[in-house]
Amino acid sequence: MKITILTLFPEMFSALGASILGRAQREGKLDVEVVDLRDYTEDKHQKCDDYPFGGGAGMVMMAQPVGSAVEAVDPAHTARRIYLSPKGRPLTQERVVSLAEGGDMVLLCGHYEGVDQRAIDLFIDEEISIGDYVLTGGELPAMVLVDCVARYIDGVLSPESLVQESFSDGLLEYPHYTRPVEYRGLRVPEVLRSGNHAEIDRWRHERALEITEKARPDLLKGREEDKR
Ligand code: 9D3
Repeated sequence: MKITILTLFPEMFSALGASILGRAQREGKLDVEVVDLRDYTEDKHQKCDDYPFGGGAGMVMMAQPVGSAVEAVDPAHTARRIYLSPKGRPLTQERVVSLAEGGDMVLLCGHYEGVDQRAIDLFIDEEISIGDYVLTGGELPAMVLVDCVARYIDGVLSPESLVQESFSDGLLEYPHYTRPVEYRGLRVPEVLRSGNHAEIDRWRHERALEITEKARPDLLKGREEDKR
């Protein structure tokens, strides 16, 4: 899958070269290209933002560099063009899976107060938000989207990781432990060292229910069978 990111701050995306996403790119499973919107300005000072018509705080990203960049990177409109925006539909795991199956993407990152509405009307298919909190721009949300979509590309994760996800059954995860058996007086729960896998599964399911009840009781609504 090819993901093209349009941004005024390309240097923020060095994080995508690390860890699992870095490996996926080196193995050719994922191709992320970060494009500097300044390269598409027609202004001699490379200006990409301007004051808002009607007044108000902050600056607005100009339509022209956005339009020229989108048309240069996706001339036949074969990619899904997404604007990361606080006004977008909230990102869900369901949407992530569908985007992962959906082919190439162009991600437009706004900064300042946002992008001139005409660029959105003319060049964007969909607006996505990553949640109800205020960030300084769409760059971190774009990285969030790349990260969660990449997990579903064949060969990026071990098959076991995705199988485990389907077994977790909408609950938060049970606690994990590794060596040593004792750290600062805290011991690994005995059951996890027992070798009794039926017992271990039951213990993990109980802890998952407990943790979910405490942090996300909303996830348990309509599943009376687990509550006992
Ligand atoms: C505080 C300024 N807001 C009202 C005047 C508008 C506003 C504009 C631009 C608020 C945030 C931003 C920058 N944020 C994003 O571009 C963004 C975002 C976010 O802030 N939260 C969750 N998801 C996203 S996706 C893009």
